[in-house]
Amino acid sequence: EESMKQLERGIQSGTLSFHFENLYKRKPGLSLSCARQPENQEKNRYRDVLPYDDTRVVLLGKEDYINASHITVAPNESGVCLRYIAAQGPLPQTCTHFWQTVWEQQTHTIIMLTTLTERGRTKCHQYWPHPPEVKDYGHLSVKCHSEECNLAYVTRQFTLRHKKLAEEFSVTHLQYVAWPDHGVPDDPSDFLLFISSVRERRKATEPLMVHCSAGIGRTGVLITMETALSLIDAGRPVFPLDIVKTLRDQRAMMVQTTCQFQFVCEAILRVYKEKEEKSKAP
Ligand code: PTR
Ligand code: PTR
Repeated sequence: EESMKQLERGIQSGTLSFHFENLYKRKPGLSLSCARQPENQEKNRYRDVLPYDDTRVVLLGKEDYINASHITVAPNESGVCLRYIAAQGPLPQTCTHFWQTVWEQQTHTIIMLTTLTERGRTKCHQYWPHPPEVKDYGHLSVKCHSEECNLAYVTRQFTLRHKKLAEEFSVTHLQYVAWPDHGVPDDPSDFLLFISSVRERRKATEPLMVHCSAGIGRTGVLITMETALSLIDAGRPVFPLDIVKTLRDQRAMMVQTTCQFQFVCEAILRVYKEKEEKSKAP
């Protein structure tokens, strides 16, 4: 396969990383003015990580701002899209907005790629109750039914209920815990297994909610990887740089470090090779 060879050469020679480092972090010409409004500043976890106006998630109602972006990629010729909402880790004052987003965008799966604290610093507020508690977030209440851990991730089941409408739906929470910020997952096999469980759960039409602390580094890696796997499944070539550029056109700084980029490229190559070996097997 030509694109596999190209990927392998690009990794070995360092040209892929070189081009990654030269890729723009933010698409020129896109504004961030809503995120910069004085009343919205305390809703941003990091001053330098903001959603574009064009792709930001707009909440219903007067206070419509959350630090989250709509991301769409089309890895399939039939025009089937993968949709995501890439978000920062909620702050104490934005948990209500986070659940409002889950409700309004009807996302049944939340992928969390951070722990609550790392090296003594807060990375994300705990925006859910412990099982079997119920907690209110504005008009919504969240009940946590269960919490199950395996080595690399925790699975939680929630019921989200709109108190005024008396409607509810269930939400699955998958928290990957073996991945520090600015770094790469401790184990690529664990990470690939995690992504396959994400892909099994994914419903074709609804967006996946994905967040880490800033919602760019680890979130960008996960979305790049899932997109690549879908391309490989569809028998289409994978160009990781193109994927990252497509993501950065929708949320700035997606995939943060060169190490993270290399990690994804190597993981993609590994999947390619495994697929090739399987097809050779008698
Ligand atoms: N850049 C942040 C800001 O502008 O608000 C400040 C900041 C810097 C916050 C680094 C967190 C940072 O990461 P760590 O917690 O790993 O030092
Ligand atoms: N200003 C912070 C920094 O550059 O350290 C913002 C930041 C924090 C950026 C965490 C990325 C971070 O990683 P992630 O998106 O994976 O949570």
